[in-house]
Amino acid sequence: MKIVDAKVIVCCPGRNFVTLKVMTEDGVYGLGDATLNGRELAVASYLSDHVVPLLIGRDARRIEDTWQYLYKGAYWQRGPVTMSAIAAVDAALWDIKGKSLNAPLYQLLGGASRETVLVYGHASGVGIEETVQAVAQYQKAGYKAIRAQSGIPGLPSTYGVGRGSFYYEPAEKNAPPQSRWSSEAYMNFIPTLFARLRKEFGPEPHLLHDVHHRLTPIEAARVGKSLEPYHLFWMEDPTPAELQESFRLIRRHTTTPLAVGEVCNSIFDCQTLIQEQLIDYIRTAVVHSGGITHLRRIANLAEIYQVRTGSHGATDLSPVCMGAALHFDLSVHNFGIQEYMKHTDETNAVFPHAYQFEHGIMHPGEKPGIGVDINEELAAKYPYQRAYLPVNRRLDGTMHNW
Ligand code: GCO
Ligand code: MG
Repeated sequence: MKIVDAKVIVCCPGRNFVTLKVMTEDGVYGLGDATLNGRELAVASYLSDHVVPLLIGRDARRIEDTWQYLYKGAYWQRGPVTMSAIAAVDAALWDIKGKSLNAPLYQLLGGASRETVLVYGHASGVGIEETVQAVAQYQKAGYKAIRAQSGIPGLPSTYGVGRGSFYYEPAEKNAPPQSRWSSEAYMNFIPTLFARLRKEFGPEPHLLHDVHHRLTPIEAARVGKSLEPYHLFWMEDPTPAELQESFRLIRRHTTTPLAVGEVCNSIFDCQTLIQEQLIDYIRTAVVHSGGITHLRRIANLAEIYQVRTGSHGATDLSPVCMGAALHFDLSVHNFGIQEYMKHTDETNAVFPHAYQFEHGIMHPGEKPGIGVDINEELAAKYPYQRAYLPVNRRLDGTMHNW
């Protein structure tokens, strides 16, 4: 089954998405997400200028060989641009395989290991009261697992606090928005938020929290310890994971479960974290970590060390990625949870999909392949718009992780 053509579709139905469409000689096509928030066109160019010409004439059935060809063959291995491009090709080929064998992707991955996929949504508010209301709203919508983020007294803006209730979009058109940070203000405030949430909602709902790479290891240890009474499902990205060894220090001090991995692109970015059991959940995603083929390798390594998956699923990961993630989640043994941020109606119209959400759980559907399509005519009505993620400075002006 020869690949005869492939094209990169860039569109902006509310936010930018990069989608690869791979066509085969017998008319079957496959889709893969290649969206890298704030750097979309770099991946689009990597694909159309360098990868697409290599795909023409290849056998679409040889997924593993194509993965290795693009990974080893480039010489310049790893990195978000390369791995997102490889991920898009990989997902598109899995989609083609599923369609040509008339089977949903999860069946090709070993079949369902569970009946449904537990997901978590994002509740946020400008202060504690608003966050309490947002969590209540998510509970009402059926969510069993809820991430809670709140504005911090004294800081003008905070990571994760959106403008609307169900949609959160940090990237902004034309120039990066600026935000300000104080670890001290955050550390003093955050236990009061979770004390209040447990008081209000009791022990049952799973509560999650994202620190977004902002603390030093010892600060993270302190926060983890201070949150122990509120038994979080996880504390995410407490410190940047570039130095994987730094998690040893956090681990020495707290039993709050840790989740890391949304900015990892390769198994080598999380190998120490997994093998030393420094984390409990690995958050690598189909789109940014080399597709289904590589994500399975990461999950298999993690399984030995009792680390479970908790894949990234923010709105900048397109419905094509969400569909692929749900097939992976349904099939992989050591699944933990899936992040799910609802896409806007405009996005959903461009990407009609078989996956469904009900009562806090999801299912990828039974359509062959990934089960997500693209309406190209509609996509063409939403041309690319340059957008940037925010930048973050400490109160004295020093650049900090956003
Ligand atoms: C999350 C993430 C996102 C990222 C965003 C960057 O946990 O969902 O941290 O909110 O910031 O995906 O593009
Ligand atoms: Mg995160």
